Amino acid sequence: MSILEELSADKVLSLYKRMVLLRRFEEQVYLLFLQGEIPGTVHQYQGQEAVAVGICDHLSSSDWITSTHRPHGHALAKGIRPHEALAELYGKATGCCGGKGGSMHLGDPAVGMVPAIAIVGGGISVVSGMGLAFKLRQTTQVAVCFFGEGATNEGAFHESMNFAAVQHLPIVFVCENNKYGASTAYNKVSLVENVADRARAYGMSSEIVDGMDVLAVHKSGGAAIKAVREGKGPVLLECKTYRFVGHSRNDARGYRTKEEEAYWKERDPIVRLHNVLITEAGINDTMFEQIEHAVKAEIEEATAFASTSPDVTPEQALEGVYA
Ligand SMILES: Cc1ncc(C[n+]2csc(CCOP(=O)(O)OP(=O)(O)O)c2C)c(N)n1
Repeated sequence: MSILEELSADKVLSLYKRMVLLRRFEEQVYLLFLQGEIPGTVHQYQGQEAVAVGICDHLSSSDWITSTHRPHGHALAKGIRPHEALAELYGKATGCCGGKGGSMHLGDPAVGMVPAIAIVGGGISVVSGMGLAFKLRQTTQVAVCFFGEGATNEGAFHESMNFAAVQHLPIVFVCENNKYGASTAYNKVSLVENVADRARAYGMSSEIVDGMDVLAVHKSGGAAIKAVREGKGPVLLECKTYRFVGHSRNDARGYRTKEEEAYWKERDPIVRLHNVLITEAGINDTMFEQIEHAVKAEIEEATAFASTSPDVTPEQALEGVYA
């Protein structure tokens, strides 16, 4: 069946463009990080774009997401501009968190993203409270929790899954299973091969999704979010994906083979959709070039904005501090 029987060409193109934005953003961040422009460290999202883009397309700014130490893709997909995201990475006052959070804490209540929590499993605890608030207020809001498979052996995961299921909370748990928690392979720390199987222990429905295929994520994500919004209780989606880069800086990736990396590189979600758009939607090279140009211009603008923005002042550093 043609993809255009399910989605309009404009919709598929917009998913493609957003994935390209996430990828080019990360490439620019990598460059700026190597140039010493960005302090601290960065955990990058190249390879996983289909997950954030496919899920967030179904959310409005009144729906909320939680994120992790690897939040750049989630932030852009949820609607934070590259400008405020990059300024945050620079530690500038114009950043989405006023420059106080940096790479691992991107977020903005205005678009429905809790500043990301870098403690592994942190967002999983927060999301159950968020879901409970939505339920008690009787809204139709949905909370989406993005987390890595590395978080699933933490107590917070099991407590939150059970609580969400028992309370019938409006939550979609989106596990981005990229096979490794830093350098530790998932099959070394769990005898249960699929995270999705763990949902059954809590009476929660779940599904395994090809996380390298934005159309598959979009379809399963759409169905899950709709069901959750209709009050049918929480869902867990396990998106099988792969990060094309190291865990963070100074990662030579010695824990995985070149063959394995090549296998996943062949499934690059952007290349895959690019090919589908050519064969099924008749998109030509000129149209792809226009997308690349537009994204490049946006990233250049964002870089100029971030690099020339004012630093956080000592006075601002004390603003918003709880006392
Ligand atoms: C509670 C806790 N333990 C350890 C760390 C250090 N740490 C940061 S990221 C990470 C690996 C997380 O793997 P996963 O959850 O699969 O996410 P991924 O990095 O693959 O996106 C670890 C161990 C942490 N931030 N928090």
